[in-house]
Amino acid sequence: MAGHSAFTFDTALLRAPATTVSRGLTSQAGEPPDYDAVRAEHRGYRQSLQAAGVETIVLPPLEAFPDSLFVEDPALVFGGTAIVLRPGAPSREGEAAALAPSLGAHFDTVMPLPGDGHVDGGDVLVTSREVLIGLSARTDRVGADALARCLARLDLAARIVTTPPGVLHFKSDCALLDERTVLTTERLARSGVFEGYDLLTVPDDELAAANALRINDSVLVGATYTRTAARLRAAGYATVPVPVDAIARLDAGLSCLSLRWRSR
Ligand code: CIR
Repeated sequence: MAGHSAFTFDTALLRAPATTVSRGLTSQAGEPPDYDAVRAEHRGYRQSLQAAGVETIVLPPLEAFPDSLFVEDPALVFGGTAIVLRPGAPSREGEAAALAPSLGAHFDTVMPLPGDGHVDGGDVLVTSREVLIGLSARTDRVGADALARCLARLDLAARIVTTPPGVLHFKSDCALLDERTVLTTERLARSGVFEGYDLLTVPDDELAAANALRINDSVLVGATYTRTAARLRAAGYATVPVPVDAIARLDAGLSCLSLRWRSR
């Protein structure tokens, strides 16, 4: 992917949380987050993107889809192209059709994922050299193969890998930090998928910190993950703490809340 910087962005698309957000999918016991808390975190996240140099577009809420603020999952975007995916959770599948018209306003080409397989964007890590597609409970082999073929048509190399058992999305456990470095959990690092990359790991008591987000010169990190932030700073990265306690209760982190691209 020569000339393509996988973390330089000037635009991000977000979707405002619906008042139904507390009915979003979660693997966690306990009270779901309330709408006001999620809305406040969403605003903070948007401000962090803006401070990192990104213009934000916020789509209206979709009350029928409690998880629709996690706009990363129903699509994948590059330069002039958007690929409309097919999310693997039945309650989220309709988010793709709802998002497609908005993508048409910003991308020259909007292509649907062919076939009937499933892919969540949270399972797709774009690095400077390849696109990693993690098989998971949401992303199946048929979908991953179809996406790899779409990417080949765009001259992008794809590699299909495995998400550790019990982990929602491949990117729940990793984030790109720079052209050659990935932030990851020990369990994902141990699987060997990042051979050839430099790795920085999160402490085992901050696993959710691995869903960080490099944007331009900043690395956004969940505000409670102070030890991960310290490791990142010691390695020379400029970290920005972003409160995510409420959205973390819906199994989400920082990449999930936006689609990012470079328009110029
Ligand atoms: C879900 O289970 O689909 C949502 N509650 C969380 C989605 C998080 N998205 C992401 O990691 N890309």
